[in-house]
Amino acid sequence: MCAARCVPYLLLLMNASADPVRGHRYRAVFISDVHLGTRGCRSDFLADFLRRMSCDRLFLVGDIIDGWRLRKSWYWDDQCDEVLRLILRHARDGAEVTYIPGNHDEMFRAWLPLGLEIAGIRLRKEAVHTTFDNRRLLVMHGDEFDSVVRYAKFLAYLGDGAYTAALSLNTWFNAVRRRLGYPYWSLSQWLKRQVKEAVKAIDRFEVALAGEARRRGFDGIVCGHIHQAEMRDVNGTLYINDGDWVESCTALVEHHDGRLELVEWAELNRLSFFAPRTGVPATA
Ligand SMILES: [Mn+2]
Repeated sequence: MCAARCVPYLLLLMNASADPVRGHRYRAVFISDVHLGTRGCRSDFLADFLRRMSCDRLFLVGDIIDGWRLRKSWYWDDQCDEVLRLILRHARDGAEVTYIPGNHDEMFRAWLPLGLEIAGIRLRKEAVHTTFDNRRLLVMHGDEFDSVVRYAKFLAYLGDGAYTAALSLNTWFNAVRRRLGYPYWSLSQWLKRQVKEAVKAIDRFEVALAGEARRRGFDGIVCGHIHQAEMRDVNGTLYINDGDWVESCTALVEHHDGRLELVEWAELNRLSFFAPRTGVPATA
């Protein structure tokens, strides 16, 4: 009977030691393009990832918070709060956290010369990460190379579904044009050309960033910005893009043996993009 009485206390004890439930342990984690403050941001998925992993180093590679000074429609919910709280908790628990501002959170760039460290989070223009197996990686957001990538944003909005819809729209579009006496104009051809340009632009971006890393004597580069997760060899230099938390919900992780991996968190955990977000929208 004593044992029976002890059970609740034992459970309590187990609970205490099981906090937090962090199944994944990494040497380093890189995330970018979270766009907190916009409706597209999957802060709920990111909170889930941040809650269930621990790491020695956490790199926030730009566009984490989306321009609160510039945007008219600011969207903030409980999950956005939770993401910030969990980042602060990682810092408190001993992770070395580095925040590299991107172009959407460029308001922090003005603070760079101050060499700030707030609540254990270092603010840097760029960073260097050395993997366990001694590869030196340059870490930057990547918008510095915007001139080569003008079409990439377009690609992000143009999925297969959008393309199919555009094709049927084209029929209607040209029916109207004919009635108004204009010649036929192929929307689908135009879209195809745009997609081709976007693919070329992404390639130019990857080549440009890998080239920058090589010129400066690094083994590789970690960046974000174009929302296209990728890890590939570009002429002998490692190019890694950690993706985003709007659509792909990806993070780059370094395991303790130095192995680098792109984690597709939503895919891995079968998180549904149709699931309602569990947060209360901000009113302002
Ligand atoms: Mn960006």
